[in-house]
Formats: sequence, C-alpha cells, structure tokens
Amino acid sequence: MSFKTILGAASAAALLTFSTGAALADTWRYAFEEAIDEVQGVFAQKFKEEIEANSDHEVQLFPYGTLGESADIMEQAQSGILQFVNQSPGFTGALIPEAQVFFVPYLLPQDTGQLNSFFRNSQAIRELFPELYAEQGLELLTMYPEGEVAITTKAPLRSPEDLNEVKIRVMTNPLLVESYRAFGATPTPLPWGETYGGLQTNIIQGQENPAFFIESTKMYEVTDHITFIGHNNFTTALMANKDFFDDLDEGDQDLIRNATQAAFDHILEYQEGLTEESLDKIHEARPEVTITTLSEEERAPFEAAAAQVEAAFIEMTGERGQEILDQMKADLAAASEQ
Ligand code: 6CS
Repeated sequence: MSFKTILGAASAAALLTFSTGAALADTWRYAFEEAIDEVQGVFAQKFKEEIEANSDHEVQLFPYGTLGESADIMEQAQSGILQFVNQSPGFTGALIPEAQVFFVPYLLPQDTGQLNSFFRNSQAIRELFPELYAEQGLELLTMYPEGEVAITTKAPLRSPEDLNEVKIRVMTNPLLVESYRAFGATPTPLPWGETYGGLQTNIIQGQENPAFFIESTKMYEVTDHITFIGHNNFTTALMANKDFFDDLDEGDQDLIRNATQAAFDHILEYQEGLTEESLDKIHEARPEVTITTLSEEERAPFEAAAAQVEAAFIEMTGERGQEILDQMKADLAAASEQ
C-alpha cells in the first residue's frame, strides 16, 4: 500500500467518524407551558442537563410564550416541529378525553407521600395512558404533580353559594368546566395568556392554580382571596413526538427515559416546601390577601359535587374512561397502603 493510499484511507476514516458523530449529535426542541424558573421549567432544565451530560445531543428549551399558547405547542409537537412537549391534561384533555380523569375532584390524595407514590408507580400512567397518547402521535414519557391547586377569587370563598355567578377561569377542558359548574360557579375556559387581563378587567373573577404559579404569575395582584378546598393537585405530562421517538435507536430511547426519570426525581424533591414558601412570598408582597384552607365541614358540599363530575367523566369517555378511572382508583389505593 502506497503512502498516498494509506493517507486516503485514514482521511476517509476520519471523515466517516466525523460525519457519523455529526449525524448523531442532534438538536432536540422541547417546549413547555411555564417560565424557565417555574416547575415545568425546572423539570426541563434537568432533562436538558441529563441529555447533554450523557450524549452529544443538544436540547433547546422553549418556555411559555416563546412559541405560543399550550394549544400551539401541542400542535407543533404533533406535527414534529418540536420533539418534546410538556402539557397539562388541563389542555390535553380536549384532545384525549380520558386524560380529564385528573379533574375528577377529590380523586388525588392531599398527602404528598401518597401522591408521589401514586405518580411513581401508577399502572394507569405506565400502561393505559401511553396507548391513548400514541393515538394522537405522542409518546407519553411521564406524568408528575405540580402542587395542590387553590382557587383565587375577588370575594371570600367558603361555600358553593359564594361562587354563585362568579366567573372562574379554567383551562380548556370540558370536565373542568363540569367541575366548576358542580361547585356552583360559572366556569370560563380560557388560555393562560388571557387570565391576568381578564381578572384585571373583571371579565372573570377567579381562577385556580398551584401556589407557586399564583405567586410567580402575580395572581395575588388581581385576586384577593386564596382558598384551598382540597379538590385537586395540578398534574402535568412530558411527551415526545411518537414518530421521532420510534425512529431513535435503543440507546437514545434509553437516554431519554433515563433523563425523564432523573428530571422526575428532581422535580419531586424541588417541590418539597414550595407551596409554603410561595404562600410566604405572597403574604410578604401583599399582606391583605387572605389564605384559607376550608375545614372538613366547609369542604363537604364541594366533595359532594365530585360524584356528579365523575359521572360526567364516564359519560364523556365510556368504557375506556371507566377502565382508566378503575385503574386510577386501584393505583391510589395501593399508594395509600405504602
Ligand atoms: O393555568 C394554566 O393554564 C397554567 N397553570 C400551570 C400551573 N401551568 C401551565 C398552565 O398553562
């Protein structure tokens, strides 16, 4: 073999190595519904960190607003413009009706240990939901909680009567509308971007969200009373575009699964004490805002409304919804025993 041939073979090999490396080092786009320092953003940062530490891939993060509203980022993920999307069932419920099960009031436990154990081990999340998401072109990677939901209003809230004729902004899913109707309010589904202005102009008089979000988005500036009625914990989900995920080799699929697990563990830990810290910040920023947790007696009429919402869920989703609900209840019973 001549010197020239050896040189030619060596540079071809180098080029092959380089081009293979270049082809493997992809840039993945990941959008979510919150700011970079809010819960979904903290989750996304951890996911990015894990992917980039364990591969040559890069993850580009798109926080709320950079690519539009929740509905927009879902469309972009379904069409493959985005590889990853974090969206709450509050919005996905319009696309996958069974995902609305997370809005049956008083279904999820208030106890954090039980709640986390449910999200870690739920068969419904691991085995039943993925095929429903797959039908919409989505690979469900995980679901995780974002904190107990509180209702913020302009007038004090102690009973369903206090919600009479009160327009409460909800995320755009039919079961959430059903819930607030059952609670005695006038539900008003709106994208997030219209909420602050709607409260400011009194088009709506209340909304619901976890404490960290009430604090970070300054909902306490446009509503005066924060009430915990114990009805729900905010659930969200990370998904990948299914064609993108299916086309990856096993190594990259495992990389994504491992990064998801690391981000999941991180976000549960990150949220320890977050509700209390957020409420303290709200109190400091605006001491006149009331923060109330309803007594068991005061909660009772809201809890009584849950049966009606559960029935509406079954009416909307039929046998598949019933299967999901039954499995969720079995998973929750298992979580309560741990
Ligand atoms: O209420 C909403 O629309 C928003 N709430 C939270 C906690 N995250 C994103 C979502 O868009």
